[in-house]
Amino acid sequence: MNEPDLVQLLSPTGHRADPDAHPDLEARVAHLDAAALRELYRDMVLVRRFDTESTSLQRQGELGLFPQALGQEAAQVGSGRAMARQDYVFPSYREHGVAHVRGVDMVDVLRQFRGIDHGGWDPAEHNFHLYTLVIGSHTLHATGYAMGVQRDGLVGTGDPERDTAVVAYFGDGATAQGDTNEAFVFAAVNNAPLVLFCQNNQWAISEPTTKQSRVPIVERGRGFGVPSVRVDGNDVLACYAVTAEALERARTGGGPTFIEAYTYRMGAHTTSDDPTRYRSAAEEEEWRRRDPIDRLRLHLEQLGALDGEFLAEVEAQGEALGERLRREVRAMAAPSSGSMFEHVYATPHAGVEAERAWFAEYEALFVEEGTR
Ligand SMILES: Cc1ncc(C[n+]2csc(CCOP(=O)(O)OP(=O)(O)O)c2C)c(N)n1
Repeated sequence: MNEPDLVQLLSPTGHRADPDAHPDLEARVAHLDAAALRELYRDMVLVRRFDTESTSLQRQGELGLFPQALGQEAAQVGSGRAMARQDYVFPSYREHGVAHVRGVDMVDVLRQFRGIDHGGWDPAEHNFHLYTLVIGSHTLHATGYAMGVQRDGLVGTGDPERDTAVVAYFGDGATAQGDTNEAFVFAAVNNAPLVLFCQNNQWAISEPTTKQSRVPIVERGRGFGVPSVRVDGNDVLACYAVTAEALERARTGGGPTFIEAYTYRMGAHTTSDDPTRYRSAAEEEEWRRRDPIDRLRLHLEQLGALDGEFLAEVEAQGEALGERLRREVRAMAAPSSGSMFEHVYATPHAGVEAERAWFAEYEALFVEEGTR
């Protein structure tokens, strides 16, 4: 297999690429000064802390399951920070870094994994849809939503506060799903304002990418006539730049873009998985050397932009997040059984109300006399 070019603006040793290699993309990150880079670093460190704490909470029996984003922080934070407030995101189930930059309270992300909620946040508040566990299905929802945005006249108006793009996040495994392929077809022919953002983390549970496709994943987009780019997913600057470019194309009426962010799932698929059963320690070690957070840290050090005060502040913020997650997750109450009738329709619905009344009556049969 001929490996396609990988867009990289920051090398694994933290060095900036030749400025003439990708001038258009360089222009998209030119405004990111040392202070802005430090904020990207803060985001990534906090997301990793969230990951570690959540994994521990699962091990302590406080969560049913947890899928780590470990190793994918640059892909998520870089792409997420390139978006505008009005852009709308359809995540899969591992996009904790995107949730964080969209302003979702990280405690709320754990409601679903504690099994007390189907979501945990109001999508309309953050323009960040609920997590989707049915692989690839949300790529179609995103395509339909993007077509709606287009028909609502929110594309190509020239107003940066108004023009809107939609982003769908999915994995390498999802590119083999029928739904995802249909999404490509519809997005392409309808010129939908959509960014199809694939995090190729090399594994779909125990299936390596090599068993999922005979061509590099990025080629799949080209087959649908969708401009496609493969970016180093462990390079937060490159992820920011290619996403910014794709978002602008979408918002200005240029249609969809496919981004393959080439990265690595450093952790297990979920807390129910044991990756030592199917991949080598050598492979894991090789990718550990390309750790996305280390890379930005090295770069900041080279710029002389990392001081002890800042690092201590980020550390303290991480501690506080960890403490709050542990406390608030343990305090999460199970929902009342009647709450399953909420949010079924946007407006009151007679059928749902009848079911709600019936269920209340039925449940009452189990309440002992005198305890009501
Ligand atoms: C339609 C469907 N088929 C199968 C599964 C079981 N399943 C859960 S995760 C997963 C692998 C997904 O891999 P990928 O798309 O690469 O995403 P990643 O988990 O690596 O982020 C599978 C097959 C599912 N959730 N939904």
